Amino acid sequence: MSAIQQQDGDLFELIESEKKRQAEGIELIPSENYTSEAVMEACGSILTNKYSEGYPGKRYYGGQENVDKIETIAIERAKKLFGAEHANVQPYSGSPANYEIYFALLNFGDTVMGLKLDQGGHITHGLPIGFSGKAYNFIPYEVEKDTGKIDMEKVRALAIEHKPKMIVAGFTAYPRDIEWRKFREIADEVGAIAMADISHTAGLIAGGELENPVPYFDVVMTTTHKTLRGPRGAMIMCKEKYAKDIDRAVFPGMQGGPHEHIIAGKAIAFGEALKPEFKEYAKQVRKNAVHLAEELKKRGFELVSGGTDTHLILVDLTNKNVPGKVAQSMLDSVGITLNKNTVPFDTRSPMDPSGIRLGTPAITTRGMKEPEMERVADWIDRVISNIDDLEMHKQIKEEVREMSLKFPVPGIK
Ligand code: DSN
Repeated sequence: MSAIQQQDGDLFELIESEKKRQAEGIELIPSENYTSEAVMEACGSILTNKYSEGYPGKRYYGGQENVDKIETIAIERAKKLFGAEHANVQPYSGSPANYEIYFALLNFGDTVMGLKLDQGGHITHGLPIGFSGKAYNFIPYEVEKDTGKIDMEKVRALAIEHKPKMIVAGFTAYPRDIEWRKFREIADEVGAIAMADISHTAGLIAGGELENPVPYFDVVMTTTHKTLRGPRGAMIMCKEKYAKDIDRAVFPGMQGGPHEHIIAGKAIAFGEALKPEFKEYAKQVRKNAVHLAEELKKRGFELVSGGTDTHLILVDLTNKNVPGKVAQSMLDSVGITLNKNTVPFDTRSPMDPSGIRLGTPAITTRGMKEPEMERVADWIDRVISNIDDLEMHKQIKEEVREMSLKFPVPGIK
């Protein structure tokens, strides 16, 4: 019996039930993935017991001889993976990491540009009721209504008009590759700091599938648990000239003790991402996404921007007469997990939007390839085209379960 089973039956049952859900279902949330067993082992290890405020060699507590080495390995691997001058691996997650960057490099009230939130930007990129929107003057840029893509000339014009201190590029619901170099040029033209949030695509960048902004952006944030396939957390990479400010903003500016068990998990995940197999993984994530997008289009689904260059697909369900919320819930009921999402220029509300967002990082980790993408597209189509046919949904749930069980989830026996 596991220690949890012996000690806490309620929690044991819930974790077992979640294991079953993960094993028997298709995970299409594009920001989710499965870490390796080694990463999970590190995250569940005795490192959770240790306090280590400060940085390797400069801590405020004793007993750091192992933790210092672990954090240093994580930092060195992160730098190697992305070609970074400096890396801070302590951020607890993406949102605090973005706030730490703003805190380090901006003054309150400064002007910042970021993608409009209901068009693919993140809540930390200027949500009016959030910290970033209240503390800074965010000016949103947009995607084009007809193409769903960003027009970089319009970004340039907006930057010239508003003279931001920072331009944030990198998004949570944008299926296309990002023109990093153009963002850099625009930032240079107006004297802004170029910041990239590569949380979604970090694994594809590390795997060589998408262009890497780290060598020429001032500061780059990524979460570690999405396409990068590490533990839940984040890191900040920056030019050496910003290193001190970033480190000070992370600790003691916004965080206390770093989570060294998670940092050990990050180190292991970065080590995995440095291996040749990770390149194959990143390539297949994209191939699967492109194939799934094509299969959905064949079945009459309208995709924002017409397709994908990444791991992520944004579907506008308006022509199917099924709101995103209903689609999410009915697909959930057959074991296919994705999330409702606004589409650019949505006429519905964020809680009840017109679209769904899906992606291939998790199912690719399980080894699914093009033939499985066709089955996934087919199930999505059958559920959405027969939204009230519960008998059909029951049958699909069984088919989803049967296929899923052929592709084990790491760590689930
Ligand atoms: N919550 C993440 C996502 O799902 O894209 C962004 O932080």
